[in-house]
Amino acid sequence: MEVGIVGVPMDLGSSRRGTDMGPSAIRYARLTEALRQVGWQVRDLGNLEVPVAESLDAANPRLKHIEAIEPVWRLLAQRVARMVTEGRVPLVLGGDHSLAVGSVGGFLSAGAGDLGVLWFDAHADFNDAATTPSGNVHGMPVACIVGKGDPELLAHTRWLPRYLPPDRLVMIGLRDVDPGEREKLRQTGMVTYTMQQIDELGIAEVTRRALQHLQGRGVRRLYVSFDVDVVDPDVAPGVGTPVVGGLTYRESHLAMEIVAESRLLAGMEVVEVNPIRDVHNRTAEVAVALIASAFGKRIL
Ligand code: DIR
Ligand code: MN
Ligand code: MN
Ligand code: MN
Repeated sequence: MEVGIVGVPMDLGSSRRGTDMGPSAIRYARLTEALRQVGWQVRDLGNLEVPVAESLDAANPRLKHIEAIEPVWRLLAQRVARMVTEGRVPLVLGGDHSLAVGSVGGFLSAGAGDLGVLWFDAHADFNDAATTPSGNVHGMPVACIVGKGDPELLAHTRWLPRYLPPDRLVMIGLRDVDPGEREKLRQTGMVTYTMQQIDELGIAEVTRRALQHLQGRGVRRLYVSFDVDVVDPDVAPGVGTPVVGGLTYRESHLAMEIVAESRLLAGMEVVEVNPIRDVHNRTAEVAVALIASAFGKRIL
């Protein structure tokens, strides 16, 4: 089986610069070698071309740089759809988390009716132009993917062939949710596992329950959207919006090991790696180790 790597050097969805360097940092941490060691063939398709923030006009304060982000979504969706159609497993390197609209959109464009998404994140990313406290689009991709946003945001998702049913996305690791998001999560009935539930149940039980839920909904192909800020900032300091109280190194690995054991993995992205805030590329190294676990690396 072949992994197709595509980098999205984008930080337009975040107020902090630096996640545009994430794809380089992850490659530098020996991603290709790690995947080959697990037995995968690897084809690196390089990076998408993404505008530089400083080259853009002043941003719409409710949806910052959306005019530049939407074309990146469309381009990424095309690339991902082609990989899926050709039987490759896409691995998307971020970049800020707004890019997930393009990657999941690519699966939807390829007709993946059996797709489910595991969303690892400290945040819910469920804001829209009406609820956002920041105007940052990286706080909104889930709203776009499941089609639960205000009209101003959803106007930028008209290119999607359809939305993902909300019960086919499960969030794991939540610990920083905005008031507007909380209300929308409840109204939509999103399945979520907070850090409190992880503390009580353990990450193994939570990951298994999430997978069971998705499989019960007919999911046969799993896309893992991994925001590295789900990991504790002591372990992964190179992120734009660190939040204390995250997953330990082993908890995050165990989740990926259980994903690998499920044999459902059809694609993955690792987003929000920010080398400017990192310590000797440690966060990119954690990202590569997590990718290796998700793609089947075993201890013995
Ligand atoms: C916050 C931060 N909820 C926002 N979101 C982040 O701006 O909407 N997502 N950092 O990853
Ligand atoms: Mn700007
Ligand atoms: Mn996120
Ligand atoms: Mn996050």
